[in-house]
Parts: sequence; C-alpha cells; structure tokens
Amino acid sequence: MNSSTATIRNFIAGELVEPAARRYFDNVDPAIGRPYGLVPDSGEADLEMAVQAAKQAFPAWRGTSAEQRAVMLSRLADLVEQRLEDFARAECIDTGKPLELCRNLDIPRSVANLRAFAAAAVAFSGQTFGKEKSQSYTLRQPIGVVATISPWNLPLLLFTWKMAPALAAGNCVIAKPSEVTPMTAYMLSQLLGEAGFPKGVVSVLHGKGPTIGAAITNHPDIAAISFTGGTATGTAIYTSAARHLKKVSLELGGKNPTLIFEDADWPAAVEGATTAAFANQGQVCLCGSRILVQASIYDKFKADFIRRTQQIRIGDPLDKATQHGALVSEPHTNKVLGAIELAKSEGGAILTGGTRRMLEGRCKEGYFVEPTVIENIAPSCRTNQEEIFGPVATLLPFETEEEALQIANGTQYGLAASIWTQSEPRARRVAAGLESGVVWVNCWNLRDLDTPFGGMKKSGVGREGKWRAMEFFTEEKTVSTPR
Ligand code: TXE
Repeated sequence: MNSSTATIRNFIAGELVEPAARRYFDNVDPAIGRPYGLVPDSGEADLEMAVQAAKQAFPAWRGTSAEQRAVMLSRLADLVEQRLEDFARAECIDTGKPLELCRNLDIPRSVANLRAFAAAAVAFSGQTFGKEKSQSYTLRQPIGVVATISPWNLPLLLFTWKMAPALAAGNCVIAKPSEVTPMTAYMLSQLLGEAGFPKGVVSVLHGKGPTIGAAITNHPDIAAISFTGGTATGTAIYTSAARHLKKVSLELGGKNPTLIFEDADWPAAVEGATTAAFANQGQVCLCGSRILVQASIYDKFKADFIRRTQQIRIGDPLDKATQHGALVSEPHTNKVLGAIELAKSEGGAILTGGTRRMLEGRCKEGYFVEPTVIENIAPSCRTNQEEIFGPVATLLPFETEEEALQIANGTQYGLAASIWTQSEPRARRVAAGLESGVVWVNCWNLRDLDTPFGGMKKSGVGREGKWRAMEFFTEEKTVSTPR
C-alpha cells in the first residue's frame, strides 16, 4: 500500500488499472491550493469492465457464508486500523480537514463501520410466520451487482458506511468515491485482496459525477444504488434510476435547526451549538446551521456563542492544535463566500467571521473561511432556506415552542435537529413535532451505528444503519408451506 503515490488507479477485477482512455485530472490539496496528484477520469469502458468482473464474481460470492464475509470485513478493518496514521494523513491532505479529526473520528469510524457490518452480516436473518394453515419464512438474499456513490466531506467514513453493508449482504459492489477526495478509497482498494475479497467482488472506480457517476446510475446491470451527496444530484440519480426500476437509497442535504430553550443547560448548550455549526468546517450534512434561540435568552446566547466561535483555532490542518481547517475546494469556497454575500444582501448582520482567512507560510493559498455567525435574517430568506455546507450559522429568535417548531420545520429539508432544554416533557413534545429523520436532545451527532439514519422531505429517501442498510442491500423472499 502506498499513501504517497500521486497517481491514483482504478481497482477492477482485483487489479489496480489505468482508466481505459488514459485520461486524468488534478487532485488538489485544499490547504495549499495546489495539485498534488492525478485522478482517473473514468468512463463507460471502465464501468463495463467492472460490471463484467462483478457479474462473473457474483455466483461464487453469493455462495459464501455470512461468517466468511464477516471475517473478510473484520480483516479489512484490522488492516485499515494498522495503517491508521497513513489513512489519517491522506484524508487530511485530500480534504483540508484537521489531521486530529481524521485520527480521532474519520478513520476510526471507518474501521467501526467495517466491524459493525461484519457483526450485522452474521446476525441478520429473515422472519418466520405461522398461521393455522401455513408456515412461512423469509429469505434475505443479495441483490446482485450494486453501486455506492459517496461524497467528499467524510470520504472514507461514508465510503465504508455503504460498501460494508453491501458486501455483508453478499452483493458485488461498484464503489465510486468523490472525485474531489479519492485518496483513502484508493488506499482501501489496495487492501481488499489481502483482506480476502475475491477478484471482481469490489471495484473502485474514480472519476467525475456527470460522466462515470451518471454511467453507473444508467447501467442496466446495476440493480441498486446507495448515494450520499447534494439534493440536486440525488434528484438526478433518482430520476435516471427510475427508468431501470433500480432500488435507491438517498442521503441528501440539510438545513438543520439547533433549538436553544431558556431552560437549556449552560454552557453545554453554547458548546453543543458551536460544535454542531462548525464541525468539519460546517461541511457535514448534520451540521446545525440555523440556531433558534428563545427570545428571553437571545442576547446572552449571542454573546457567549460569538465568544466561543472566535476561540476556534484556524490553521494548517497538519498542525495538532488546528481545530478548523480548509474547505474542500476552490469552487466550494466560492460557493460559501457567495452565500455570505447573499446573506448581507438579504439584510444579514455579520456578527463574527464573514471572510476568507489568508494564512502565512505553507497554507498561504489555501481555502480557509472564518467561522461566521449572522443574525437579522428572516426564516424564509434564501440564507435560511438553502444549504450552504460551510462554516456559516444564522441566529433566529423565537418566543414559544410552537413558533420554534414552525421555523424549524419551515424548509424543504428534514435531516437532523438538536434540542437543548432541561425539561424532559418539552424535549419529547418538540422531538415529536420536528420534521426530521434524526433528533438529538442535549447532544449533537451522538451516533449509534445500529440506529436508523436518514432524512425526511428533500433530505433523502430511505434509512441507513445496521438493519436498514442490510434490508436495503437484500431482496426479501417469502417461502410458504402448508401446515
Ligand atoms: O456534491 P455531489 P457536490 C451538498 C452541499 C454541496 C452540494 C454540492 O450542499 O455544496 O451538495 O456538492 C457524484 N450522477 N452536499 O457537487 O455532486 C459525485 O461524483 C451520479 C451534501 O460536491 O452531490 C460524488 O461522488 N453521481 C452532502 C457524489 O455524487 C454523481 C455531501 C456527491 O457529489 C452525479 C456533499 C451524477 N449526475 C455535498 N453528479 C451530504 N449529504 O453529506 C455528481 N455525482
């Protein structure tokens, strides 16, 4: 395995190979704003080879036992864990996020994903039914060749979150990581053989969304697609998958509310809201980008929140002390800066941040944007309706629980929310009223991998997490016999 190899290769039929057309594009290190490697610009010919390899591998692979697949997933987890530092550095360089975050969250969680689905493979089973005249049971069987398409914000974490259940359930997988952050998926592909996965069971194809991504969603032999990414892309994938009646799981964007009530625990609520708003430079679909604060404590919260936001240490992602790194790319940085300009034009007052941060030395051309807090924008304005996916949070006052729910639910999204209150009845009432796939009470992003995960409304279709993912990646067959 080589984490420093600058030229990435596809992984097809057990081999690292060049893209058929020999075309590549630059891989940019966002902390320095310069290319450091090449990414295959794969197309239909590469996909065809991967699909043929998967179809050849499937009959034998579906015959493996759940225990055998669990052993391979566990071995893969061990291999990644043994190289945790290499993976963490590669993820840091590819994404611009702090190395400490990669060490302590992204890569350990990727290992945990592989282990969780190794366990799920063995424990997953069908159901039995008994009636007066019949005895029935269900079989959960693999679908065949399936695809995963994952984004750049949590590259290896989301790559493994999808690949692991697909393999645990006995499918052959075509996996496409984001073209912006392909390195750790490439490194993982170099370990698949050693972990014991037969040739063709997993292919990793690199390239751009509109070319190889679209080719995957249009391929008639790929029967299911699990996607995480933007709502616009998810809509395009859903549309093209519908033509082939493919199964689709979509985890999309969010405009998540953090609700701070006057009886919230202090300073836990301030700390929680800060982490929710700015974790991973605000580039997590779960980030709490709209902070709703009860009017009676609005000024106190505002003062403490600004102070806490200003303490976040921006710097070179490789420095241990850095808490806030670079945004993932120049186009994305421009999108975030454009959203800040839009907020100003909508009458927003910038309370802190609001500009690109120019660092000294190695990172002087990196894509750093200051954690930004904005107030004075109506809930219906674009700033409070559209996903920015960067370090930008708005403050919104509310008077009553009813008003808080109205504002919180007043967007097209419905992914995640957090509630800060010491009243248990209120927490339950508000949790029940939120149009949101995930609700955290007095915490944020406390994830149990066994729980269902996904969004309502334009935030997604379906749920991921232990049994939900295993269900998605299997066909259910009912077998009945007379009593
Ligand atoms: O993501 P895309 P982008 C949101 C966030 C961000 C916006 C756009 O608001 O600003 O989406 O980001 C592949 N057919 N999120 O454009 O396009 C692509 O190659 C098939 C939220 O970078 O959704 C990549 O592998 N695939 C989010 C993956 O889709 C296509 C995480 C995600 O890229 C494709 C990221 C196509 N036509 C962005 N076009 C979250 N929910 O966590 C692109 N892809």
